[in-house]
Amino acid sequence: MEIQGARNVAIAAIQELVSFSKGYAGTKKSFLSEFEKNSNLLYHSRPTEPMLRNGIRFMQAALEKNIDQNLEDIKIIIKESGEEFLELAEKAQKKIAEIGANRIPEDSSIMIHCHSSTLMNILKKAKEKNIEVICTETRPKFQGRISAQELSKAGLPVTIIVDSAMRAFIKKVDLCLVGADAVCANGAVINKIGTSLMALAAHESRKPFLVCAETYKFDPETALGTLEIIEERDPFEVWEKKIRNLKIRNPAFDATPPEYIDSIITEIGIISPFNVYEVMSREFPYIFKKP
Ligand code: RI2
Repeated sequence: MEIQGARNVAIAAIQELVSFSKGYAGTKKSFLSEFEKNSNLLYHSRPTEPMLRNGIRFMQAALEKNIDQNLEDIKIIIKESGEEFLELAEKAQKKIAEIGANRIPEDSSIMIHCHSSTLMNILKKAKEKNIEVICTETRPKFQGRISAQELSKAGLPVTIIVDSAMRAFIKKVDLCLVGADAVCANGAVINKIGTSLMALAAHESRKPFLVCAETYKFDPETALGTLEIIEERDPFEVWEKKIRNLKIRNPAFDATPPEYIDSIITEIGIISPFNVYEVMSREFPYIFKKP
């Protein structure tokens, strides 16, 4: 919880691998084994974060291509590939903010859930359009408060509501906008728990429901039969009291089916959730090799 947001988690992991490589003073053999150990540790640190895995894979691919080089060159290659990924991620953010802000109508009211840096960038960019934002609290960790504070500090009119008031307020908004932790091959989106309820309410009220996510959040493994794992967090986040025979469940994310998603705003444009597989197979060619 010290690092929140799918994007920030991925960036922190890449920076860590870059700084490990830069400071390494041992032999090539021990470097390769340490790098593998560390990248595996980070790869598996958060189960529902494909951007983290895609970033590490990006660096591993550069390493594999240059495995015969000497240690000093390998260290440079790792540093450069990590920095390249971070730069691509930064450029993607800027582009999504631009595309997302264009998509937001003038004088509109937007309901959001949780705290997504991607979403924050879009809303701040659309500030001049005279928009207002309704944030859900996002139990149990109240990341909605972070969004509400950040946006009101940026000068946007913001209202915060409890999660269960979602349906009552959805009739008053023009659209719903959420971030994503993972986008699956069938177009389903994994995001903070409660997202799929908002999508359901939006569907019922005929309000557009949009997701913003860079294509680095697309999980190519889901096209190969792996199911996205929903991280289950500490029950104490829900209720600090320990009561005998009481079970507490605390899934961090839920899955919103593509039927409830109007579009996904990405750095390569606004796409239908039903086009995710096509984009994946283009963006991750090394995973989709023909047998
Ligand atoms: P960015 C957050 O979850 C939220 O679910 C948010 O919508 C999503 O990550 C994407 O955030 P968590 O990873 O990458 O903090 O857009 O549990 O910042």
